[in-house]
Amino acid sequence: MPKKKWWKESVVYQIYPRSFKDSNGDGTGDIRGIISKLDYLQYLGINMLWISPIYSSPNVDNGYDISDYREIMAEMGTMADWEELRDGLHSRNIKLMMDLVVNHTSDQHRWFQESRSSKDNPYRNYYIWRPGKDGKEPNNWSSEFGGSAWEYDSLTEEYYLHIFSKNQPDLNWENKTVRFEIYDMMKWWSDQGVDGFRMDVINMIAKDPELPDAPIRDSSPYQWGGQFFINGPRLRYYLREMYVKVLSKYDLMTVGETRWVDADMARLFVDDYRHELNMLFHFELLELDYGPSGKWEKKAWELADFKRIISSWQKKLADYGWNSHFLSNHDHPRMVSRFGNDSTYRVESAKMLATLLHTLQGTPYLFQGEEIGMTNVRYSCIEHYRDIETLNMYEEGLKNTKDLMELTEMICEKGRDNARTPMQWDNSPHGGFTDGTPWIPVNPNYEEINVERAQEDQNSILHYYRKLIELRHQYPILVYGDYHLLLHKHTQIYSYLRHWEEDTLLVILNFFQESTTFNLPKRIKFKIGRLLITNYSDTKPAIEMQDLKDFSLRPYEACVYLLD
Ligand code: TEU
Ligand code: CA
Repeated sequence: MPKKKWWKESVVYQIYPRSFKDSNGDGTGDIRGIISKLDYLQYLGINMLWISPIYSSPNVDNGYDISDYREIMAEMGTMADWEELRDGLHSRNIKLMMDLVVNHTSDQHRWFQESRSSKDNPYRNYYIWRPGKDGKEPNNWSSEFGGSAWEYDSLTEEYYLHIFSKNQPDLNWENKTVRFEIYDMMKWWSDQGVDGFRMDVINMIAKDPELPDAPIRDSSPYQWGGQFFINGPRLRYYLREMYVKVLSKYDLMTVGETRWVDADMARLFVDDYRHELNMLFHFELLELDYGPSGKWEKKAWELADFKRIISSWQKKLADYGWNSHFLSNHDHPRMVSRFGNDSTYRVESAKMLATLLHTLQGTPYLFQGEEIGMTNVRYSCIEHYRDIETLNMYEEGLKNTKDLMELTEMICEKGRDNARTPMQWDNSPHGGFTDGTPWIPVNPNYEEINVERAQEDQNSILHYYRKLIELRHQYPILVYGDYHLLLHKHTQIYSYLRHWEEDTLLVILNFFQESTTFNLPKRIKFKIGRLLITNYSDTKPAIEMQDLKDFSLRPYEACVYLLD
């Protein structure tokens, strides 16, 4: 049985601050904008806020390239604004989680400026520098954002490693001084009242010191070297050290972003007795629609995989460790467009997916705009796109004379800007996000999809989220109950039971737009089922066992019953 912890009981809301709310008309969201929406967050019922990076940054990757860990980015506001935000949250019983990006810094960080200045600078070893090999890069690794993972610096005639863009040099975690600088910085923020850290690509910090060539998988000059920089052997040591030096001294909630980790490996990170992290963001669900060559290749996802992956994580972390649940964030297309239906059944399918996220064992995370069912965007021209990953892919695609139509189609479907369009507050120009010109255009559907409208409509997705969140706070079974998959083989229905103490909960989700029927397995007995939540107004409020024989489900219907 899982131990009770406050962070298991929280519901987390993620803000991508550039796109949340602009307070001063410069077109970029900021801290004062967030402060102006604190009552909204409280109304929603969440009890933890995760803010994507707001530290000083030249914004090559929108804050994931930090030039000073202890300062607030000028566009976002000041430290005084941050303090007001922290206090405003705490007075509403909402905790604050900051993003911790320590695999790399910005190339504008003082450490890197020093590091590149000469080979014998004391900061040289803060980053990973190597001489070239036969006039070429030190190895064949590709960058996550295209091209080589190495950049030549003519000043000292060596290359530095950057797994992400060339403006995001990787820190050298082998260097103890670097590690202790980071621990000090984490303590500093914790002393300022931060309640948790979301750790960006935290399982990439331990590179294989040999930096071997990646296996060759295709004809491109650079290859994916993940096996040599993800989950490296020294990772365990670093995380344990971080725990001893920082995490053990505060009551923090930690979530590690970890690509390339399955439920078995997750135990290494989150088993209580290991003292590393509380939970992970894994990529197994989000990569279901990646093709063999990666995210820019289309593949259809299948419900069977959904069930297999979620069930595996639910089982393996049931008693030790903890799960997190999310289907969208700032790096992925909108959940309703990707796994639901963003036209006829937008409302029904968004609610159905929300039901899944809030009725599993684990901590749910929702991404701004998800609570009103914001959708992917289809900009009319490439000039509207901002994301470095998307733009690099487009440039490269053009060079390789890829079909232009095909390129734009991929961007529309998979690009990260889908999640980064401004939050739609009301039907005034730019959706009420800014009085100026937004840094990225608002999705034209803001007149229909916006917070103000959703608040007025009792059947809105927003009100449904409020109810789900309320239920989680009310019923411990939703948080702690164990999980049993039903109807393993059903291709359209996802259904499971949860048990906690004397209680049993039954969740039934029709994942598709075709109607279908549900049959309760005969071994499950109960007298009366009481409806907790549903996305159709006339679902039976009370059921008996015989009702669950050929129980018909409409498009994307979701219902949750408490069984007695
Ligand atoms: O993302 C890590 C990561 O794995 C991404 O490259 C992801 O695979 C990709 O965005 C999917 O399209 C984190 C941050 O969440 C992301 O915003 C940053 O760009 C990245 O790290 C570098 O800090
Ligand atoms: Ca602003």
